[in-house]
Amino acid sequence: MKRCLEIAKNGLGNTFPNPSVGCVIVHNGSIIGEGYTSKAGGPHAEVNAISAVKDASLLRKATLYVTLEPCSHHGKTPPCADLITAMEIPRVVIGTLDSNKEVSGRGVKQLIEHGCDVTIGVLEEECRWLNRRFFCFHEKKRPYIILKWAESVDGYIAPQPDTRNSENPKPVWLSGKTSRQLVHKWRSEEQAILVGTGTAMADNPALNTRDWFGNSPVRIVIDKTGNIPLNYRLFDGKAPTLVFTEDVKRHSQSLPSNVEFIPLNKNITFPQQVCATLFERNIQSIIIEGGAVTLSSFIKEGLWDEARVFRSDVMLEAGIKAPSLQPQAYASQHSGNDRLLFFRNEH
Ligand code: AOF
Ligand code: ZN
Repeated sequence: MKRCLEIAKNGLGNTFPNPSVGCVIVHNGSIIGEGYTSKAGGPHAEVNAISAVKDASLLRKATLYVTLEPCSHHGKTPPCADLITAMEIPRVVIGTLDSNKEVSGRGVKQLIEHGCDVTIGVLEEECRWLNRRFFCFHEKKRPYIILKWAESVDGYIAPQPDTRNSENPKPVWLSGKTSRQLVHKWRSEEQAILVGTGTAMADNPALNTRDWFGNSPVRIVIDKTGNIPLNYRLFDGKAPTLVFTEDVKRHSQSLPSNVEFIPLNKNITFPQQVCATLFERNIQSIIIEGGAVTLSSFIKEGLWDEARVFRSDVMLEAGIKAPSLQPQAYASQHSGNDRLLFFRNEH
């Protein structure tokens, strides 16, 4: 199962909305085939592992290890449980059950009905952590939420707005070069990225993946009163962009077709609306990169799963206070001259 987890990591970030699964087939104490989930719409881990076995007759005496319950439904691909039983694999060891309501226990049931010996729950916690975005999405009916910010050694997230250059807005960097590159890696791992109006106005951010190989997430911004200038990078059409606003007039502006305006729903809070909209659109994860007001509004509602905070050695002495979190950091590491703290919201 450890090997399954290791190879499943190769698919991470590439399989959305599918989870990235690892599968290893063992015969007589040797691995005879292994595979992980292909890009969404492509073959599942079990299919890739089974196709990698050179002598298919060995499958009848083999054990298949897989991080996730084999699927039982016809989605974009046929059911893995059908293939496992057709190949007469006698033993299947599963990391964790699938929370997708199309599967959830049916894959296991099908295997057992065909006489397969099934074990469930091996390295379950690790298997759930690997696909935490997928499990959160199916179980909580909302995307997995990662908060990210950088703060000064004295606890400020940004200088006072009136000390910024409003003619030519650009970010004021608290974290170092290594940390900034790491943020691009993180962007490539999530399906959406969000900032509030203040950050959009103060930084004119591009919110894409530049310093790392990989996908750019869908950009999301709140622009309640329609103040963000239309020549800002968020409106450049370089990535799909959702703008939550009360100013529906902007619909008529000639902007790239992948910039979409969504009316703010006054009956629910902004964090709730973001969660509902992303759930409808099958978006399983979001990284929120500020500012303090936006981060705090998600924290206040308990709508976050992980926080990653860079604590730099820069002293600001004044400015906008960084948000604070209830739980203690569960891990920390060096990131250049910064300290990177990891928080988890256990609920
Ligand atoms: C598996 N092995 O490697 C993965 C599974 O539309 P489809 O056919 O690609 O099915 C997607 C669903 O299949 C997904 O929501 C999840 O329940 C399961 N993913 N199952 O047996 C795999 N990635
Ligand atoms: Zn499958």
